[in-house]
Amino acid sequence: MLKDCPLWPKEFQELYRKEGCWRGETFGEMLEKRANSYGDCVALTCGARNVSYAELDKRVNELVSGFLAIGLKKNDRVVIQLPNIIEFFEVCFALFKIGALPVFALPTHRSSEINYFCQFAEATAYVIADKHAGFDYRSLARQAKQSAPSLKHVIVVGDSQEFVNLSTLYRKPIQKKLEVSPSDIAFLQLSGGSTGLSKLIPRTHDDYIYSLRTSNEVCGMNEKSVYLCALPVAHNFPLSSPGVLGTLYAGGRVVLSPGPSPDQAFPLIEKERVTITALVPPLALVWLEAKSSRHYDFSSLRVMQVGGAKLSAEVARRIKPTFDCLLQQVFGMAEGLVNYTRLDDDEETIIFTQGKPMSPYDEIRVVDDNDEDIGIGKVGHLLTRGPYTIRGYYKAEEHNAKAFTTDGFYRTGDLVSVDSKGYLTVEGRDKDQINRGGEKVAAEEVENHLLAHADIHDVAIVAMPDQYLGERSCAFVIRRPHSTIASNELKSFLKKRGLATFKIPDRIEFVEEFPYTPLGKVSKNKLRQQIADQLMKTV
Ligand code: J2J
Repeated sequence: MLKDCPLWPKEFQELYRKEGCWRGETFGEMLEKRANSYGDCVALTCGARNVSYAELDKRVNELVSGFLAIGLKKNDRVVIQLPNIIEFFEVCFALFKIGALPVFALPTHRSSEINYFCQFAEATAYVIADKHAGFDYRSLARQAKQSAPSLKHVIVVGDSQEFVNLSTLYRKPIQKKLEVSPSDIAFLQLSGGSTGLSKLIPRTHDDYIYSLRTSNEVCGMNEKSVYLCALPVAHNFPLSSPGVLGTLYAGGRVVLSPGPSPDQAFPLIEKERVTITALVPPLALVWLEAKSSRHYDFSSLRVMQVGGAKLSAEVARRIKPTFDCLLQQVFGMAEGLVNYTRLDDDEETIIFTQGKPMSPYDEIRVVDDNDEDIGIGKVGHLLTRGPYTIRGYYKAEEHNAKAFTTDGFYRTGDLVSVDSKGYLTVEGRDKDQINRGGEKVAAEEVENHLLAHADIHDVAIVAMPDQYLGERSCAFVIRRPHSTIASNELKSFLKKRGLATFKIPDRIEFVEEFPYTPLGKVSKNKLRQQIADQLMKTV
């Protein structure tokens, strides 16, 4: 078992097993079982390529052989940064079978994030595509190799240059007993982060497979389901709610779209007879706008899931009439808890709430600033624990003491209210994060980058309202005396430091001083108000 991963106390482990949540399955076994039951059925479609369950399992076994040959072993961490392609699954399942742990980076991450993941996780391998969306990932690999001494292998899908080509690692399967336990950590998922850098989230086979099975029940997934993966596959939402892994668990078919734009996704919905897909709110809006001018057959589509950020009621209301399918709101987190509106919920519940916990074993508390429970309908901090919610981040003892209560509830950082039927409405956030249409930006991480600039005295980053993304980021900056540095210079400074583009502040406001709270902390509330008022005036 990987060290430094706080797990559930024994009595909870026993409870979750006794109640049948954890059934002792691993991802490797799951794939083998599906290959036995649905061998000839298509598991994955990507462009013109269709891969059956039997072929997927065969390719995975070949890759296990290649990975073992280069020395990958149980508990090794492997940073994976791949777009929506079939190799993503072959690599993941091969690592699952070995007991090595994928660390899921996003295609938009750059050297700042990748170097950190490789260093912090002490990764032994990094798997990339050669180029994607005009970006050459091999340049990231060169920097990662310099910065992380643990990194032995860079494995490339496509033109590998000086690195290992993934295609050379599909080797004749060997008979070797691989010891992987259902209670082992299967992979490390990324947190949105609020204090400094992203934390790594250890998820076990047991807990994640339970979340897939429960998601499948709630979302009506079965072997006839066709899931369109339009969002980047490594995001927890399209990965697991029920996402690509839930679809494979159900024996359905996953259709991989290279991106989420209507031009890419709409033809696939028609051609592949897609039944369910998942979007973040800004994309739902783009799809709504695009639908009237693009005439594709959407008659197969049963469910459009929207989550990752708050969906406004006005947008929610338009989905069913425009696409002639059900809307499902999804309020989840890579740490665990996932809430869904149910497919048979009444219209108002679907439009106005973010659903209720998917499992009867999810424990929810809504508390005030003193951790006292508050009543129905009141807004408070959401705390949760349950059979698929982590009990602590990887290697983060100090942070865990703050992010979890002593009895194991995760402090989500979300402000919610709960109604009498147990449905949650997200009312705000008390974590220092900007939710840019589903992409999470930890204010402190970007602030630290800016503070490294010699011309900057102090900085505070807050969310500002945005019609399209819901929120964008605004950096309030105090320059050092006599500095005349401009916004675009600071933005290119951040880019040069290798920060993912979505984290670069959308707006920079130069100020002489910050407002303070009575306790002497920078008042981000006042700064948020200030920029919101300013934007109102310019409308
Ligand atoms: C408001 N805020 C939301 C929603 C997430 C399914 C769906 C989403 C995620 C995800 C996920 C929201 N309305 N509908 O992992 O499995 C904000 C909250 C939450 C944070 C988690 C899944 N849905 N959020 O978005 O780990 O603030 O997971 O705590 O990326 O996104 O972000 P993340």
